[in-house]
Amino acid sequence: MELKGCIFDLDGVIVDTAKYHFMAWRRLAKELGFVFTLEDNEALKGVSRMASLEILLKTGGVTASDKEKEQLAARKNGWYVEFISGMTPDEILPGSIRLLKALRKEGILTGIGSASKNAGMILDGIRLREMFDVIVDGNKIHKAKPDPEVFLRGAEEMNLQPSECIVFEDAQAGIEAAIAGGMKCVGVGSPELLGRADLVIPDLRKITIKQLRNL
Ligand code: B16
Ligand code: MG
Repeated sequence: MELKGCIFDLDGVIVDTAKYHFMAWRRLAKELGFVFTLEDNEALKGVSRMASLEILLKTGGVTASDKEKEQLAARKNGWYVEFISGMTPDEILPGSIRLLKALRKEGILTGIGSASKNAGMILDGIRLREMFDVIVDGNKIHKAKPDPEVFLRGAEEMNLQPSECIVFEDAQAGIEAAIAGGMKCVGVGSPELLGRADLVIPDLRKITIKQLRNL
C-alpha cells in the first residue's frame, strides 16, 4: 500500500490506561455491591464511557435510570481522572517513540484516534502531544467504535484517503472500526482476540516501516 498516515489508538497502544479504567470501574462495581473481574473488563476496552457503564451494570444485574447512569459515569470518571493525573512519560509503552520518530522521518503523518474524552490530559501528562499531527478523541466524535467515525475523521484531518492509512488498535471494537472505515489495521495484543487485523504484534517494539508498507 502507499502508506501516508498512521492513526494510533491511545489507551492500550501508546499507554496502558486500561488498568486505571479497570481500577475505577471495579471500585464502582464494589459500591454497587458486586465484583467486576479483569476478565469482565476485556469487553470494555475501546468502548465509550456510557457503553462501558451499560456493560458493567449488566454484568452486575443492576438497573438504573438515565439520571443515575449519568451520575455513576461521572463518579467513575472522577476516580479515573485522579488516577491518570499523575501520569508521566515513563508510562509510554515501549517502542512507541521509536516508531513515531521513524514514521515522521519518512514523512508519514501520525494521528491519535481515541474514544476517550480524557485523551488530551493523558497526552499532556506523558508529553507526547507534539508527536501527533492530528488528534481525534471522544470530544470530537459522536459515534463510538466499532463505528469508523473516529478513524475517518483522523484521515480527513490529515487530508488522506482511508486506503492510505494504517490504524493501530488493541481492542476488537477498534479493529472492526478500522475495517469498516476501509483502512488496514495492526492489532496490538493477542492474536486470539485481534485475529481480524491485517497483522497482529505484541507491542510496538519491533515493527518496521517496510512491514507496514507491505500490508
Ligand atoms: P473516557 P481508546 C477508550 O480509549 C478506552 O479504551 C475505553 O476503555 C474507555 O471507556 C474509552 O476510551 C472512553 O474513555 O471515559 O476517558 O472518555 O482505547 O479508544 O484510546
Ligand atoms: Mg484502546
